[in-house]
Amino acid sequence: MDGSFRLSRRAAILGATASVAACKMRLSGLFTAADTHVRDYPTVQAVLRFGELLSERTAGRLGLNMYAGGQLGNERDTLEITTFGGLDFNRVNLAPLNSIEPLTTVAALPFLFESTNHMRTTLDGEIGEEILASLERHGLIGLCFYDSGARSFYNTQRPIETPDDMRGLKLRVPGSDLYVAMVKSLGADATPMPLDEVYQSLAQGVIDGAENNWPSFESGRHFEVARYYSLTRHLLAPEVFVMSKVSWDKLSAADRDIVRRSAKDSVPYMRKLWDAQVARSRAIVMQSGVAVNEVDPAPFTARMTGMWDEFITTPQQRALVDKILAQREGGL
Ligand code: GTR
Repeated sequence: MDGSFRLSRRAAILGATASVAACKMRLSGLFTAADTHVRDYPTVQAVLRFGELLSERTAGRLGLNMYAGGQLGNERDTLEITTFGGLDFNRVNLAPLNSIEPLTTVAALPFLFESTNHMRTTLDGEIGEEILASLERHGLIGLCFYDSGARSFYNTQRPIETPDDMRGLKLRVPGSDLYVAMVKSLGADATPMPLDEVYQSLAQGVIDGAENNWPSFESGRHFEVARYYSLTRHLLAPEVFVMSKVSWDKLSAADRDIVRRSAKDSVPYMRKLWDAQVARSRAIVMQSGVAVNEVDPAPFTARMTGMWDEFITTPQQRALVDKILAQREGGL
């Protein structure tokens, strides 16, 4: 994948539709936002909360219209649309930004964060701000990070207990070279694919499995076909909420401040919803009889941290990684 946004035909068509919608909305003070997840998913609910705060704090002058459930395309396409102003806001995972901005790769490294708490405190502070600010040169204003829990492998064939069990499996990954390398380091085959194609591909045997958190495994109904979920918890990479720089540049300083504050204020709300959603999704999956197994992370950690150096190539990335490691409770 190249390191810049080059508009695909599909994104161009979706973008034109979104732009028309966005123009109409803006006339009435309503911004547009996109999310790949369905409406009751915590990321969508958090952005809707952000919209309410925006509305409250501008006495109804500004507000938000949400296109949830991937209505406007997959994350990469909608990100492209957002960079040229066809959409005002977008909530995506860090993965589709990895090939665009090297600093986003830092927070997406496998086994970097030792706990949710470590991830939250890191991203709530200076390090998080530095990563968010790096998006501006790509036409995006990074507003805040949301939780994304821990990603683990699931598949249709067998429980994964050691990396050897991964050999020969064809696993879907998001469109990020980092994810491809991660899966290859474990001896499996990586197939980059948008999220909305995963269910069908699993059902048809095009892929054997994928990796994701409890809520995505459940909400996408992937658990109905992939009956083994092995808790490697290899990634605690966060979600990110961004605004188009084109739209941002049109705001007054006072409105920019309201946008930034409202986004930050939606974070604790999201985290609360997230923790509840993880418990709910976990219960649904367990009840359906999926074989869930705990995994000794040591051999996975050894292989997956071995590939960090391939992706941590600049002094700025290295400095961030060192700072994040220094904040681990157990030290390095
Ligand atoms: C989910 C994330 C989505 C998307 C998805 C994926 O956990 O919330 O934004 O990135 O993973 O794997 O494509």
